[in-house]
Amino acid sequence: MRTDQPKVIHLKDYKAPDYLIDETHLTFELHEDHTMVHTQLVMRRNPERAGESADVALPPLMLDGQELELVSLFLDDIELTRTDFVLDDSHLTLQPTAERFVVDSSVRIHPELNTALEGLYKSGKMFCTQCEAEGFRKITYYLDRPDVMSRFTTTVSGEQERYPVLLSNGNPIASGTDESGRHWATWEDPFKKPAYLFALVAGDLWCVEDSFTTMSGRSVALRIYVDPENIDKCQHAMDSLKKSMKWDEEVYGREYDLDIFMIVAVNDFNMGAMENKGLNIFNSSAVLAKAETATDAAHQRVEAIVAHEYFHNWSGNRVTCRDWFQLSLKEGFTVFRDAEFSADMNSRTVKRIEDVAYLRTHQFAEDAGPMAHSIRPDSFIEISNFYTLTIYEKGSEVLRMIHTLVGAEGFRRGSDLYFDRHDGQAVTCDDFVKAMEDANGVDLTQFKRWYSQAGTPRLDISEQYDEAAARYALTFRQSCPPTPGQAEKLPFVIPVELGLLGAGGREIPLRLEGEDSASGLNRVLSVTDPEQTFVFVDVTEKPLPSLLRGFSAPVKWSFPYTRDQLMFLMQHDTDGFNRWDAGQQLSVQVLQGVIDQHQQGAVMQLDTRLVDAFAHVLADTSLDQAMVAEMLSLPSEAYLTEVAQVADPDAIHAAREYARRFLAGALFDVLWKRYAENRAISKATPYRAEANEIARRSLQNIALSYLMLEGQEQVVAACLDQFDDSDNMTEKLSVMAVLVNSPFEEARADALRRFADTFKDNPLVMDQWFSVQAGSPLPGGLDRVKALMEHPAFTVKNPNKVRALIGAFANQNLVNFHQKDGSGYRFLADQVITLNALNPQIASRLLAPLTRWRKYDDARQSLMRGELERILASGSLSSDVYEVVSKSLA
Ligand code: B3K
Ligand code: ZN
Repeated sequence: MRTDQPKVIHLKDYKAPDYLIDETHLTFELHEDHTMVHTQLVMRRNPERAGESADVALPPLMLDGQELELVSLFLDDIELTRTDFVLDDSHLTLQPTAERFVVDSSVRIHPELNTALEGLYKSGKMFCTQCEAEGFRKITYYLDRPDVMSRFTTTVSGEQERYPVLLSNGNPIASGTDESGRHWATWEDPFKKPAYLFALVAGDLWCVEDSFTTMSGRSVALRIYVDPENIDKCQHAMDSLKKSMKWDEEVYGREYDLDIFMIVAVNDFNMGAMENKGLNIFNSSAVLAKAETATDAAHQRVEAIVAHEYFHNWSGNRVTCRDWFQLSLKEGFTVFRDAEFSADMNSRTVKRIEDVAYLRTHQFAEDAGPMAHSIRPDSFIEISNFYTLTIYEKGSEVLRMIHTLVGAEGFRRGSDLYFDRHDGQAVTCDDFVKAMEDANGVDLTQFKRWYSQAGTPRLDISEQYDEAAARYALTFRQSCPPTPGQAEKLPFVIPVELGLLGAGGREIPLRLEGEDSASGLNRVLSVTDPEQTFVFVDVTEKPLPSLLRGFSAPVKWSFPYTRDQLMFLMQHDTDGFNRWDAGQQLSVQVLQGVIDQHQQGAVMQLDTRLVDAFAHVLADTSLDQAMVAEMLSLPSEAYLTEVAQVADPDAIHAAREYARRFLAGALFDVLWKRYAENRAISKATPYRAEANEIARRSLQNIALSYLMLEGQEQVVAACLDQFDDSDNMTEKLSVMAVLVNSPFEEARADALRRFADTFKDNPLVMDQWFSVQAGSPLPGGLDRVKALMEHPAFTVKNPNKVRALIGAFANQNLVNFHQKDGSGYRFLADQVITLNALNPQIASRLLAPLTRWRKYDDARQSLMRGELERILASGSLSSDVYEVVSKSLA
């Protein structure tokens, strides 16, 4: 917990370190009531900095360290006494006397009491670590910054019986047994790395083993370690790992570099997973998956996260970040890499739809809120608060734009140059962009504003058609709203991929004024000015433009489409993503009309063109079933909130539910047909987590969710049959989700009870059980959540449980969370205050919905602000919570 005033750290203050650590030798003695950490640092003055202070004395050495009990300290074998060094809450400062020296320290720490899950801690009976970003300083005194890269040797000693498995980074080089039941193992990592990539695991674990032969013919041992009861749930992660290794060789030419690659699954983990060198530590929810216990979405999430962490071995570990302002260098790049991997393994269009829907709903909201920051922020108080959708997802979009501008081959040339040039270094986003420029002979100076400017740009597009001259002009106007600390923005480079559709959907060859001939039916324009017009010639009929295909830039764009034109694009666009997007735009327009009606107390009426559009989608057998499922999904309440001027959660919910019911009634027969045929196949074939099967189940289950709104007996019966007679969690859980939202109280209670009986010992499945209930919009949501917090399977100490119950309630159950009496806000603030003391990172993340207060009416605004003020006044706040609350109230 913070005792001093929180300090703001600025990128402009970056200085290279005064000292370097060539070697780090660690010894851990694990005990039940404490752990001893002995550290030997082989250090020298940083030649890069030495020149600056030329002949002056050596600067003091300031090591980071928090919550450590210093037991002994030696400088070059001479023990230092209390007058030889200065110790405070966060540093140990001593005075070196030579250019090269060795520091030996011993500290006592208490992983058994660590509830923040940062540093060394216990998850169940197992010891594990999480060091990124600044957790290593809770393990030992160190230069805990990513530009200090060192060679690590680690010895772990513990009781043989309790901790038969002892792991750390790199390769195992020695092991043995000690006195009375203890044993030890030594690991050596030949690659120098920053401390944030350090890892240690000790426990009674079983492992699944496999191997991979790399492109140069080396055999790598692959191991996934889990609690014994989970040994049957590792195969999907192992398959995903092998696919990732192969993909990175094929697409990026990157080979794995150690003899062994390990994944360990732990139950208590603050995020998804961590890319520690050679020893990835995963939230068990991101590893374990089998048909009976994990949904299709969970299988796909495991595949993506395994790939993401594996890809970090190059984008993050071999080439790392100079400082934490450069976080997107590794995260944006690695998200882009994992997104392309998932697109190659599954349906590319569907993956793009999911990612864009997520970005537009959640990252756009972050960009419009008090914590808005660019993908390379200028300052922060607590770096843990900057593992954001902006750094990750928008960072990935920025790389995707570079990919679009230089092309796939150009991008590969750039990444090759980047990896070759900077292997073993800690570098900046500028270094990355420079490699892309140098490899392709392009100038990305203006493009780089995406790295420094926050906020979501707007792009308003209009058309002018001159039939007589066969000229068609598109005018683009860009702007970007102010964000905290950035009132004015300079124009961005916005790649606009587009096509022009003629009658019947025919694509018109694209020739810009001044060009000799047409080139292609689809092309990318670069919009660089505040206002810019592009004129196409030889356009003999008035076209309909298909704009920002594949969401070619992370902007809010508009074009004055009529509803009929959107329906036309839904059916005829050759770009699958834009077919979906046209449907979303149509749905938003129609739903906003119904929201207005509800607010004015008028009778709600749906524009039946939406019904026609959905009917077309359902009738189009050429469409991938996953696409049909996506196109049948109305924009979420969260997205409707994002696009509203002033969000009215009650009206949004009422309008969307009204539309769903209307669609269900009008399309009942065809929905039933698509449901029944797919359900029959599910019933007759064993579960497989493959793209076309996943697609089939998506359609089956979205159809079911519509059908249940009609409440006919045949549907309820089908629903219960699917619940009882299914070999997989996807089918079971979708029944649970529709039942908890349905009026059939008895069936609901029965299904909930039977589900909990069956899965009470599986914490990940129970998370799903909590989540579907937390998300139910039926009245009384808060009381249900409070009651569930008393359930024996719930604990506020486990981040997955907090996310499944409290997080799902505040983020997905908007109509209950935003109750006008402020009870939802009060509840969330109470949880944040409790968690602030236990786990600041989770507390600070949980806060996000309250920070969005500007989106709501005056009454809600003041209630939400009131809760933020209450948190601020609640006592000793962690820097994590302090930063988010204080910026939200500013
Ligand atoms: N690099 C880690 C995130 C660490 C978060 C620390 N608060 C996981 C990932 O992005 O792969
Ligand atoms: Zn990452």
